[in-house]
Amino acid sequence: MTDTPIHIQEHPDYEALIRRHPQNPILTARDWPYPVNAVFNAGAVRLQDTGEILLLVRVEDRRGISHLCAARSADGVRDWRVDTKPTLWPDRKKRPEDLWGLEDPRITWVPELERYVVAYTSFSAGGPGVSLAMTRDFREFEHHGMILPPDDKDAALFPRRFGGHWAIIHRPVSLSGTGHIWISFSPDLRHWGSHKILLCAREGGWWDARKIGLSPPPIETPEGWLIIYHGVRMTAAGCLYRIGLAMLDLEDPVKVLYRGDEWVFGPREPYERTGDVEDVVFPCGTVLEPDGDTLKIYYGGADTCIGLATASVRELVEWLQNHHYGETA
Ligand code: BMA
Repeated sequence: MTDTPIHIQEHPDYEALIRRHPQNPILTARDWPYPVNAVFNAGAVRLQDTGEILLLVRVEDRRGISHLCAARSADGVRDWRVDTKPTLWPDRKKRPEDLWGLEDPRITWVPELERYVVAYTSFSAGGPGVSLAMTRDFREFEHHGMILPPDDKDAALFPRRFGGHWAIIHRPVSLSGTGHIWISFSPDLRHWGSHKILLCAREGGWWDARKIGLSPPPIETPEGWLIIYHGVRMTAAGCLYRIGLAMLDLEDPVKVLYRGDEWVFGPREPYERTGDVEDVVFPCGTVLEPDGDTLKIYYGGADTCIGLATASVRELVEWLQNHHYGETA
């Protein structure tokens, strides 16, 4: 047989690479202490003081407007203590940029600031943009307002500065509807510039053609920043949201070291395939277990519920190092 340009040998067992929790979905609207339509796309973090896992959940009410609500659990799987009312909600008078809701938060613990920084989508009258809020306890927040105007979303801050500047990953959308992943820098978290494209949506029939976006915040590993991103495939039946991997240089995150060709996780189970928006898996947060390798990945299923999957960081990095056959960016 002649050589084929398509890499078809040595495929790993994808089901073993990212494993769904048997109790999935771990959170649904029925778990909420007040009436809501759907709970999904949650940011995640391990709390510095108690070691508990906190999810900042996107909650959609029965008007269609989203707010964020915190849920805490010792093991990150069960016995969630959900705030009895919205934790961060659209306050039209104080924050007009949040007019039609707050969506898809990503949380970064920033040691220099001794604060968690939440990057979320503000659904403003002008479309979705990126806002920042900071907190020490997820009860009181300092709002920075919209830092990147519409259309922009899927943003997360890096936990430290590079050459004195903060860095944020985000996804502006062009007039043509194309969405690439960008990185921008700031001296003060308020003024952003030096915008650069990090990863381009691929073209044609690729699973990540036309629109891609960062999923959870970058994960620091000895080999580089591990990036979990989503790709959107337009089909005759609608959009298909799947997950792929890339890696950025540790000291110069503008440099893409690897980008996987194939997706590693996609809608398969009924709670991922059926719901308010079919065929969506959408992670917004991960938490590293105390063993330093097991990653808990929290994801929205079909814009309706929250699923949990686990993976080994080492295995994800090894997979990436062995599966970047095509273009790198
Ligand atoms: C994206 C985001 C996500 C959502 C996904 C699928 O554009 O808005 O919040 O989960 O679409 O509907």
